[in-house]
Amino acid sequence: MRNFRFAAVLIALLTVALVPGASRAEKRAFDMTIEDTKITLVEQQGFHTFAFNGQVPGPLFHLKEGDDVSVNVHNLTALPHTIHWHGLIMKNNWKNDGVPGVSQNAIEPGKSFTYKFVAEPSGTMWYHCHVNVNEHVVMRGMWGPFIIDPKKPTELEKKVTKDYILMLSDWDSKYAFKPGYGGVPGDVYDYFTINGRSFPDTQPIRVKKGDVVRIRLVGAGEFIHAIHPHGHTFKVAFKDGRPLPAPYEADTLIVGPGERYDIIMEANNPGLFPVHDHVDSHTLNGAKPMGGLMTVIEYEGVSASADPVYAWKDKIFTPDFYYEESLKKGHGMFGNSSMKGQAIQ
Ligand SMILES: [Cu+2]
Repeated sequence: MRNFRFAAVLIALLTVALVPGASRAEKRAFDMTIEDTKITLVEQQGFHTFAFNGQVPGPLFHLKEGDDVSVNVHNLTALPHTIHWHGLIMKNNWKNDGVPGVSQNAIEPGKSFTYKFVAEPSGTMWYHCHVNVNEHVVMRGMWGPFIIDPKKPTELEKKVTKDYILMLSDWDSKYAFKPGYGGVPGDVYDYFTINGRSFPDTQPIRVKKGDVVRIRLVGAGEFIHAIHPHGHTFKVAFKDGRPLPAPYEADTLIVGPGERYDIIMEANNPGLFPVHDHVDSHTLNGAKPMGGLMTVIEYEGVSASADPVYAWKDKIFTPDFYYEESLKKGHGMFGNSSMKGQAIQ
């Protein structure tokens, strides 16, 4: 009997050691609120959002494939909401898919709901409200990144030295302070953001020569965006979180609503180069040009502050903008104080 027990323990230990991933499935429990929050896209342009944990984008989830996740969501706003975990398969678990009138009743004001699911498949995923998506997602900031690290990374992604998340969205300022309205035919979208900010309030992509840069593009809004980094080509390596069998080279990529593309770029051309949306009206702030969906690749060693033509020469840099700093924090749910807005009572 004693030997039998010893053998059983040994087999259990060997199973954990030999089955890939068997020891890595961790239980992770999180709490998240939805709050009426004023955020500022750029300059004077504020917006009334229903912000996850009071910030736009919502907190970054950075998990491992196979993790057991539970998220307890508290709705502190005056309207109903749900969360859909976009890209996750919810195998034998459709009740956690987050769609009102299909898989659950919406979470009413003042109420809570706990989502339980396994983090799979791996890749660049995202989450968003699924109630009045046309308003809540498109112009109330109800979205955030959900990154699942794979058990078996591809050869190409193993080479990445810097990892960035860029969530793209569109806003119609005429509804900025009319919560419960907007997202209807005839809307005119006049503000466009990367991670909730319009140029010049976006953040630069800082690299050094030799970096292998992964940019995770997420179409979180209403429109398509034609993303073009100057001075570089890139490999389109993942579509909707899934590795492409044959990554292809390009210099412009169209990202549609809901889509994710991970592009991988070699930093091999030192200088200052814009990254912008080639849908030209998406680089306006209202009627003002040189705004919207734009950032700049800045190389280490290129003296941006000494360049008299550079619009960002006095830029205060926030590396934790769901850029490489954010993804180096390990696994869990991470807020970002620079994305927090002001509470609206
Ligand atoms: Cu979705």
